[in-house]
Amino acid sequence: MAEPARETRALAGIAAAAVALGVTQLLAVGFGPQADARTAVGSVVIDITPGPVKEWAIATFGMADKLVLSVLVLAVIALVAALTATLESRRAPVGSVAIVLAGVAGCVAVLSRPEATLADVVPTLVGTACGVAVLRLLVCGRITDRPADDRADPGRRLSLLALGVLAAGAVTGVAGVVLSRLTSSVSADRDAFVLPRADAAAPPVGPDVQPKGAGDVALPSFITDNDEFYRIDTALTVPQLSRTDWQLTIHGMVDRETTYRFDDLQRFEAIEKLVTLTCVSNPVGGDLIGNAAWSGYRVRDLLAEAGIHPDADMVLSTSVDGFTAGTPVEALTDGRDALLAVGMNGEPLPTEHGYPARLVVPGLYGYVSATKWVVDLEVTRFDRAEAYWTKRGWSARGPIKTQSRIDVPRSGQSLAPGPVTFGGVAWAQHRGIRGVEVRIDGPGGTDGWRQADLGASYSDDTWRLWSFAWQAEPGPHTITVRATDNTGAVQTEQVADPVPDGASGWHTVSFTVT
Ligand SMILES: Nc1nc2c(c(=O)[nH]1)N[C@H]1C(S)=C(S)[C@@H](COP(=O)(O)O)O[C@H]1N2
Ligand SMILES: [Mo]
Repeated sequence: MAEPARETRALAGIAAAAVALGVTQLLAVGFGPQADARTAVGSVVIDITPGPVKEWAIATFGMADKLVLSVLVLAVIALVAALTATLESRRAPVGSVAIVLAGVAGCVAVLSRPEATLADVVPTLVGTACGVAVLRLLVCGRITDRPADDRADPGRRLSLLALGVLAAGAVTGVAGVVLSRLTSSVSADRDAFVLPRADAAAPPVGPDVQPKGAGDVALPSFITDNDEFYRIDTALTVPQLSRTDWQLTIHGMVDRETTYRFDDLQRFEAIEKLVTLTCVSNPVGGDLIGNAAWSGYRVRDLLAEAGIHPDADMVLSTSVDGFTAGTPVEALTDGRDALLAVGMNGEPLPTEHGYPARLVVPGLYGYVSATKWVVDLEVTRFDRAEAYWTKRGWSARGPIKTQSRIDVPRSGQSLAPGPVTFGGVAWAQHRGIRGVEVRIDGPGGTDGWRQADLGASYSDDTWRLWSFAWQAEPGPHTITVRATDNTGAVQTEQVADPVPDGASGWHTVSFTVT
């Protein structure tokens, strides 16, 4: 009997991997999202990836980081499957062993997820068995030596068969993904949710938040649309948590452990508040920032019923998918009205922004405060508990640094000479922005720092728009911006990376006038 050629075996390996993944994915539909080994492995990869690598991934791929990860994981699986399958034989089933090992890894990953039970490994076990069976059949089976009519080219027939199996595996997998999206989706639950009417509504946004000449300059809108709002999280698939399944438990250093079901929230005063949310990973000049009207309930009111012990200084919030953030008790209980938000810009929270409930805390970066799909609040201490990003080298506390950004001109833009208007945003949440200055052509420029025109301050917890009118003269130029917050502190020139507590430095943009 002729053994199949190396290329055919490699193809058989990939086909076997496709079947293993496909069957696992399809069976997982019956068990629920927590049984999805592909997502579980991806999530483990995200969790164990060192902080700086993750930082690099966010900086390089931005919000496509998860897609890149998925493609990368599939590519690695295909490569390993192909390589090990070339070594598969009756005596040394190297490829089969590789599939089994991958299956074991899949089971371990599934079991490591917060919601998984032992039964959730069944899809992975069955998928693994199917993968091994396919590989054995294709590489060591009798297909090759069956006296075929096209005896002349059994290798080709085997390759075609492997391709067919590969396609079947892929179709099964895609069907599994689509079906599980459909069966677990909370979009109907979300559509049916009518936001509570705010007892304390946010003051309206006046036209004066726009700075002078705002009509001439493409500034970001003061309120960021939900579908334009940046999204950063460790969730490979967006958690689907219905209002019925949601509950929030408050425990730890409290007088009474308290659990709220979604309907219980109606007891509390509903509020609405504009808060500008910022990511600690936002580089100078970056766009991981957005401003929204959040509606929901005061975290303070929810905590008060549980009764916080006086020596507690942190609330460790946990999401349904195991992310954690550690927030100072003070920020959750002082007058800033930290929210358990259920609405964003007048709509139920979009699923990717935390439906049905998340935290929003003015003045703090998202990683220490803004837990989406939040289900648990443990009242504790900073010297006892460590949150997700703190374990990975980020600072335990994350007050937002005073920052400003130039939106116009864009880097490298070329402009016509004459009057132009530049502009951008500045933020220092919970301190507020007092001033913005602009400098043309660096320290060597003729004009030095000059005051920009500011839009009205809506509140200390929201960003502020600025503009700057200038007479453009031919030549290459730079524009630099710096903000001053309401404590009088001027945005530092000191350049710092996002790790460990947020980027700093001045945003400068180069442009030409021709
Ligand atoms: N469950 C969960 N919540 C999370 C995160 C996460 O990874 N998981 N990331 C946090 C970070 S780092 C930021 S900056 C904000 C971003 O919120 P957004 O995606 O709604 O803009 O969510 C925070 N809440
Ligand atoms: Mo973040």
